[in-house]
Amino acid sequence: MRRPVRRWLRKPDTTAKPSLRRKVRSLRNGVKLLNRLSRRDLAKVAGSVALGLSAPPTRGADATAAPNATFPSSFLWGVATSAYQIEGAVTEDGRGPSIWDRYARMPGTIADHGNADVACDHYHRYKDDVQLMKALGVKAYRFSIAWPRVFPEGSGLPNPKGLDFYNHLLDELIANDIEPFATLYHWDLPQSLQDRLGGWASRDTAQAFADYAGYVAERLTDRVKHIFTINECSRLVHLGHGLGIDAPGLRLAPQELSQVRHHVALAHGLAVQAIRANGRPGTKLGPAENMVTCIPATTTPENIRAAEIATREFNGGYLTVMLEGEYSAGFLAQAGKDAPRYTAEDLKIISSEIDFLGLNVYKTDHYIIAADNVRGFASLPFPPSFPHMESSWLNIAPEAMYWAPRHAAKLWSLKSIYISENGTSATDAPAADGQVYDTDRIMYLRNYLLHLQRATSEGVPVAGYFLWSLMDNFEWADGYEKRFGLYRVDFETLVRRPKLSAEFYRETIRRNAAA
Ligand code: GBH
Repeated sequence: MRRPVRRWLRKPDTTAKPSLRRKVRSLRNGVKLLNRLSRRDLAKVAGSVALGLSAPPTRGADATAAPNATFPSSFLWGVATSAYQIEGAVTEDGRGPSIWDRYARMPGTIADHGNADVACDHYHRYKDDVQLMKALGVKAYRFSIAWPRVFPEGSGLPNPKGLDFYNHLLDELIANDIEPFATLYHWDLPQSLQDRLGGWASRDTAQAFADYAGYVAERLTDRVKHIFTINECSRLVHLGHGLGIDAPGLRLAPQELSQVRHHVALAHGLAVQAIRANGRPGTKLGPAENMVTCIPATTTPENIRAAEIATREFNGGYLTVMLEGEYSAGFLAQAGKDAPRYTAEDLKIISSEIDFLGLNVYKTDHYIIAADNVRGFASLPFPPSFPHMESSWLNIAPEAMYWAPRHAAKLWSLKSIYISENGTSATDAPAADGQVYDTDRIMYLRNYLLHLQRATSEGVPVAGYFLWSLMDNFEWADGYEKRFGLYRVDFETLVRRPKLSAEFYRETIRRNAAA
């Protein structure tokens, strides 16, 4: 048996190390020596049974962490959720309806005919859920604020009771040493804005968003130091207004879609300005985008360069315009007569200075090679055998976690990046003993984290990572059929139980290492 090589560790493990003899004996007897989640805590907060997992001893065996696999000591480990996906309580305390409430009720929209009326009932169980975070050892929590709780009609009269929920949540997080990162828009547009203004098709919705952002900033930035403006502009535009497979379920003509995209980008910029005007000085801001990810198919200098060019082009309607203040020539050429209509002032607003970039990294979009054409690159077709996780869109490309932040940092000279989401669905069927042994999720996370560690070790400025998601939740059009959580939620009883991946993540955080 090999002894742990202590000098490999940046932070020596101070926990007790079982003696070799004890290890051998325990292995022989099949005794469970797992460094497990605090059983009593979990049982207490979630009515859950203890993990009861059997695994080789990990204490004292930290040499399994590769020598350079640690993250910077200030690295912020977190989990992420969003309001509509977890809160439930959709008519409580004055909350107005959102476009997702409406959309989920339209026949044929949600896989299992579900809606998020109850979801995880986080609205009533947030204190327990903070304890679930605590049991993981996370230092930060990314959640979203439901606009229709704060402004039931989207604009006009605020609803202080709605904001109070977030006041209580923030106090609970801070009392537990968990740093709050708030997202202002995770797709739950107040239905009234859709009905009255036409939603994102109207510029006035962008202004309403800024007013809401300013209102929230004034009241919460005493405790919230980091704000994400909009989650995944590209998805809400493309899936919600182009393909019609997310709320509000529209299939707009190309020019109208361009205008929606422009208004969403504008809303981001106006919100940045409103938060700066109304929030505490020093509040840090940025978008959370699922940047179109381009991996160099092979790592020749030419292909790497081509993948950078492709990243800039494919993100022309979002990150490129936000960070460069212009729609790129390639983007406008591609859009042709359907390009958005805008003023020079709009571009200035959209590119208001941000403090960090949030990247949601799940998969890759392109494998890129250099090519002798006007664009300077070509995107290779995906072979049918390319592997994916349980969700068919979720192709397995751990190296996306290296290239996405590296390209972004290089293209736009960024000083600070957060991985605002990463995670996977998995079948998660409980075993005979009731536990979920989600080794596929662990495989996925481990490999993405190794690539993230590769990025930080090369100086790519990634300051933190938010795992999607704390617990299984309402997965939009997939209803409750796709589970992304570290905790399994029984949607009948709403009991949360840790999966094996919860243990994996806790250990990752404890070691501050990908291992
Ligand atoms: C994130 O989007 C969301 O921010 C989060 O709310 C969500 O729960 C999480 O991921 C998991 O999905 O149906 O074939 O058209 C991730 C990026 C891009 C993933 C669009 C789903 C739809 C593919 N999403 N994609 S398809």
